[in-house]
Amino acid sequence: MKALDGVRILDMTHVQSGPTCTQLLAWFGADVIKVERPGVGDATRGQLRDIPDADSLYFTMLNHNKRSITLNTKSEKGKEIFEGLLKACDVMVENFAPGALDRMGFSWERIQEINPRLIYASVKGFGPGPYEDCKVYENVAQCTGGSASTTGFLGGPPTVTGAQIGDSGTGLHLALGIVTALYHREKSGKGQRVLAAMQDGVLNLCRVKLRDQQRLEHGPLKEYSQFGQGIEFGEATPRAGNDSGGGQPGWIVKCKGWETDPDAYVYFITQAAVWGNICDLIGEPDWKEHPDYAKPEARLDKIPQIFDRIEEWTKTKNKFEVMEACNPLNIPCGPILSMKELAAEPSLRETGTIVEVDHPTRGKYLTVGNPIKLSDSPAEVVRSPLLGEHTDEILSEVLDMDNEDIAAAKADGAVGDEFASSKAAAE
Ligand code: CAO
Repeated sequence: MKALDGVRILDMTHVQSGPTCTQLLAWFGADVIKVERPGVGDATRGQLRDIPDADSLYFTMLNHNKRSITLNTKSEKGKEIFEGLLKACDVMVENFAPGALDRMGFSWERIQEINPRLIYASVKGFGPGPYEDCKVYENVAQCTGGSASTTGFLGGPPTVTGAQIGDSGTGLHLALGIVTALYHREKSGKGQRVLAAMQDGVLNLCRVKLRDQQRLEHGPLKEYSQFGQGIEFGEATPRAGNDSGGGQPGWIVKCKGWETDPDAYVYFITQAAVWGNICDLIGEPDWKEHPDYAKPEARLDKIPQIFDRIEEWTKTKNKFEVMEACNPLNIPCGPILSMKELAAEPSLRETGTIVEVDHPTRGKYLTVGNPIKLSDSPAEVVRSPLLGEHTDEILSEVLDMDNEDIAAAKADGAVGDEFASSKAAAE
């Protein structure tokens, strides 16, 4: 039995943020029914395609362990079927542009009438306020949530990060909101509205930067390397390059081979507790007792210079040798691992964090499995559904429709027939 066995999710999500959330719930054991527009489906099925006519990696990597039904929720018959699904599900998740569900005729008030136990969960770009009606994509959220203004190098432009903190990050926030609402329903017997706004999610992940904004009112941020460089602070939390966000200074330094390998770098942290070990390792044993270096406070105005010296040492070793030398001495550090290296990492394969999946039209590909491991509810990654693959199955199993009803709904255009027709064509 999986942790969320018996929970049925009506998945109206598309692109990345919503699908991240429902994929996670599916990995925990929920039955996730993905509703897609007949003949069209989630737009990402066709985006960034690498293999002609096969669902893209963008889609397959975000929609594992789900079932797909194609349903036109704007047609009369489609709305009737949708209502049936709302009654049969515990949670409905969506990340349409603001107001799309209301325009279809399904306001929160109406949904509560249809099924008062239903949890209605949404991702939106912004919460209530001046921007609530805006459409939002990942990088917009990174910019409006405080990440871009604090990412990048001092003097350079604001920078977005490769980590999809706006989309996948908000999907994670929403998943927590949903299981919390499910837990609450155990006691209240009622569903509730769950909203995760992308701006809020990004800001939550940038919490330490709002911390620094307030600290700035009381003087310079001494742990930023900018302080050691003698550059004055402005009014807002600055871009911090590779400075650590906490109280233990860190930086990315070059390793052997950096001239030709763009990832021959290591993140090195000068944790105060192991300062003596660092001094011995880099060949500066005098710094252990020297009044300019011995105490963390004394080192703050020399952080860039200290990392220059550390780099002289790291440049004599490759990034793995640096780690091997540092680990026994308890010096925290991490090699910069490329996607190529991560894809080949055996330990990630063993834990199911990287999984090879087989797909009928695209063949084998790699994906990131469930990063959250439950001892009694391990996640098995099952390939994403083809468009409308489970339409008939869902209509008969969940809504008890017979073949005649299903054929009528197809003839009406309320549900799609793409899977049956592509299967027939293949045969
Ligand atoms: N049957 C009938 N109509 C359907 C349907 C179905 N099964 N599924 C979707 N539709 C309709 C919607 O009702 C909407 O119609 P209206 O515009 O008439 O109301 C239409 O399809 C398009 O939906 P959309 O506006 O959400 O899609 P978009 O491509 O224009 O915008 C996005 C995409 C992501 C910008 C927008 O959905 C959004 O801002 N979502 C909220 C924030 C979010 O999640 N952003 C992150 C996306 S992940 O990178």
